[in-house]
Amino acid sequence: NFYDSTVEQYALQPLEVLSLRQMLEFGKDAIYDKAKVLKSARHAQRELPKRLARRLMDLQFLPHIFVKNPHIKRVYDAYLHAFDTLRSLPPACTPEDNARLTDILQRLVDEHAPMLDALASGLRESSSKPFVGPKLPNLDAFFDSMLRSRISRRVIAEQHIHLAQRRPGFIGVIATDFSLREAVDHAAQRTRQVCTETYGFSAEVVCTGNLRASIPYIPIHIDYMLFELLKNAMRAVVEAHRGRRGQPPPPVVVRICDAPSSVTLRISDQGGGIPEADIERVWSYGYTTADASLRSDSGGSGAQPASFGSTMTQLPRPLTSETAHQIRSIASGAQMVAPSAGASGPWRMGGLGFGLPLSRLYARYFGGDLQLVSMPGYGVDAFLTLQHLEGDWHEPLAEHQSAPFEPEPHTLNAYP
Ligand code: W6P
Repeated sequence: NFYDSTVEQYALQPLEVLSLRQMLEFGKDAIYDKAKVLKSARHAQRELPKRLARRLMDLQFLPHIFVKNPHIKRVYDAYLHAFDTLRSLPPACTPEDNARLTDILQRLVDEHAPMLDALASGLRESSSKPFVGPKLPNLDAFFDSMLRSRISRRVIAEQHIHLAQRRPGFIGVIATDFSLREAVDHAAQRTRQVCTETYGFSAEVVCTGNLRASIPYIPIHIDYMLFELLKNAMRAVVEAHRGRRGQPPPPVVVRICDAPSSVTLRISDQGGGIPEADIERVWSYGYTTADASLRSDSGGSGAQPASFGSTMTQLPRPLTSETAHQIRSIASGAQMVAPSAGASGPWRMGGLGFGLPLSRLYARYFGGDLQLVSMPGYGVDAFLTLQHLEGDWHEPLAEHQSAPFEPEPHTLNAYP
């Protein structure tokens, strides 16, 4: 097969990684600098095929019966198509080349939007089969590198697509001074809305601590994490509170803690805690405590919610805040950064079991972390830490390399 050796060659090439700080520094005057934009174009052209190739190789190492699943097969085909498309473009040397590349990147970004749901559906279908399910290996490491790589590809493509666009408060897709309080308020509003639609009532979200804290970040990443965490917290509170209608349920309390090198958000709920037997599994892909009736895919084929890709167009009520504006302006031009599993389709309280592990990948991607502390019988505290630029961060490259054949090649800080 022609592609196999080509894919393998690309997969073996070292990656070039960038920090958030480097992306900001590189991008800050790009709207005035055509040469810079072309440099960024060629960086994207070099990086994306290598990263796609690594995932194609990973997929080839999985059990045949898993990769033949129609959902997983679709992901493989989409990645192979993207690999082939990008590889066959000559390096961008003129603004016209770049315009063509940018169009192709945007198209690929859009085409790949459903792949997260496809992965989740493939996993669920395969693991629910009575013969295949119990024989599947643990796929958490596979999904971690699959989704971490997806985050990186979407950041690379989106940052390039938006690099030459002037948007106040942004460098590319990075909001340079993103207010956490507004991010919390925005996610809380949507969470309450979806909770009310599902249960008929919702819990208040109280935001305390340093309400002025802000960081440079990609708004849609924070929004995804907060929405996931608030949905989990609120679902627990509301389910624990059923049958005690009359009194209001205890609020979900978000405390914003600002330090020189990081910001930590502590999200506290009084939903009774996570059953001890489930504590490890919450980080497992496909695990969900939500009833099937709450899942956003229930009733459908699971392949693709009808309204796929429109996550951000379903904002219940337009906010006038700058945060809502930032999130929407990214979503309209740059859907690709928006993850979709669990949050896509009609919003429901239960996801596809990707929300927590994927949120942790987002947090870790820019040097932060996500931890849960469960107090059985009381509730859960979720700690979401995000780095300020001062944090000495670079892309977690080593973790990209899940395939056993890969050596440890890397070129740090090698923006061309
Ligand atoms: C729960 C389970 C959970 C997961 C993530 C965040 C908060 C919570 N609360 O009961």
